[in-house]
Amino acid sequence: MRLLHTSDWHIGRQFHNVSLLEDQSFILDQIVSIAADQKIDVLLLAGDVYDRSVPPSSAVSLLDDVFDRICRHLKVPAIIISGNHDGAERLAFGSRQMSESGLYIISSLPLAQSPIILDDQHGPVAFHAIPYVDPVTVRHRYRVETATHDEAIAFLIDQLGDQIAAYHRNVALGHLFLAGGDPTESERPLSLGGLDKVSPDHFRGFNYSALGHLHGPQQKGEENIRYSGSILKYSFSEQKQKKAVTIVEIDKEGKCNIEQIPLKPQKDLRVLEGTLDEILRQGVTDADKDDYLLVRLTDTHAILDIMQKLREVYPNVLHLERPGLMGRGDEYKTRRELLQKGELNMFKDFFQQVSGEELSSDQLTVIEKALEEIHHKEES
Ligand SMILES: [Mn+2]
Repeated sequence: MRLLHTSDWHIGRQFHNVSLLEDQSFILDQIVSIAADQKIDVLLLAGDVYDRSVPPSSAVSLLDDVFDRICRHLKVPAIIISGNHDGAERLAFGSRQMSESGLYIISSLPLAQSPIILDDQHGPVAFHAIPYVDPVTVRHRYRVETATHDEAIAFLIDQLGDQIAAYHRNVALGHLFLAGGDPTESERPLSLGGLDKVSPDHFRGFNYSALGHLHGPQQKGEENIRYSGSILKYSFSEQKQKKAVTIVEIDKEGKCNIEQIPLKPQKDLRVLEGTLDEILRQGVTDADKDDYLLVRLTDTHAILDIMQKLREVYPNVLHLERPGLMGRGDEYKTRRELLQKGELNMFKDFFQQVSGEELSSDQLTVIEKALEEIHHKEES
């Protein structure tokens, strides 16, 4: 049986106030093509379908369209669990009806009494779908003492024991933070103080575990306990990551052959570092001018209208950092002190750029005096 494992679609996400819906639509087209080309038997989506519990209507339409193509046109069943970003109840709408046509949405406890069974020529494969739940929900629902995410997941998997034993091939879906996993800056913490970490050991009883939550593709504990990663880079901390979907072939014995198929975004997300001149110059021949950019300028003097200048070359600069302006290695100084020290120089730069001339010594004296007066007033 061939599985396509994906997660963390976050449909409807905004990034620095830019809607990523078009980028998401572009990448989901690729996933539909991969599903067809790879002749998969089931698609697994391990949570964070939407970015918000109440997604915008355009996000709902996009998801509707994607699963129409996967389930109805390609006739590939899909199993979806909710993640911590999803509104479990809203996602569950119509799920009992849709399960009859191959779209399985598991978004709340209690877990289905029996797993989802799909057959291939070697017999059944059991899919145990564990939606994102916090320990408090598990505690109330089952009246057990679960204080941490680890205890909650251990309990839920323990509950599945008989079902797992009844099948020769078992696959888990989960949305959680495995201990030792590598986070990025775009996951929302499940709880504070490290109580969100779950031991990979709980998943050793499954032939494959399709996980979501961490946005970088990775395995933990064993090769078959893995995160597919998100479909797009959702923070600049992910700039070096290679986003992908995971294709898993489970053989007759339940052994997995795992392959990653890269996703190519319409616009990549990159960090550019250098002086304004260097960046503007490289922009002239840059084939990917439309990428989403964080620009880190190393210039040490003040410059007017930087964003405008950059966007003439790179239209999608989303964020600007100016490490050069504040001096390096000055962690011990407050930003304010640095500003005070640097403000005369900044004014000199400003004046030069506006008038095209340097400050005369008379003018300089006036400015120095004015600054002194301002600080004197602030101190008294
Ligand atoms: Mn996520």
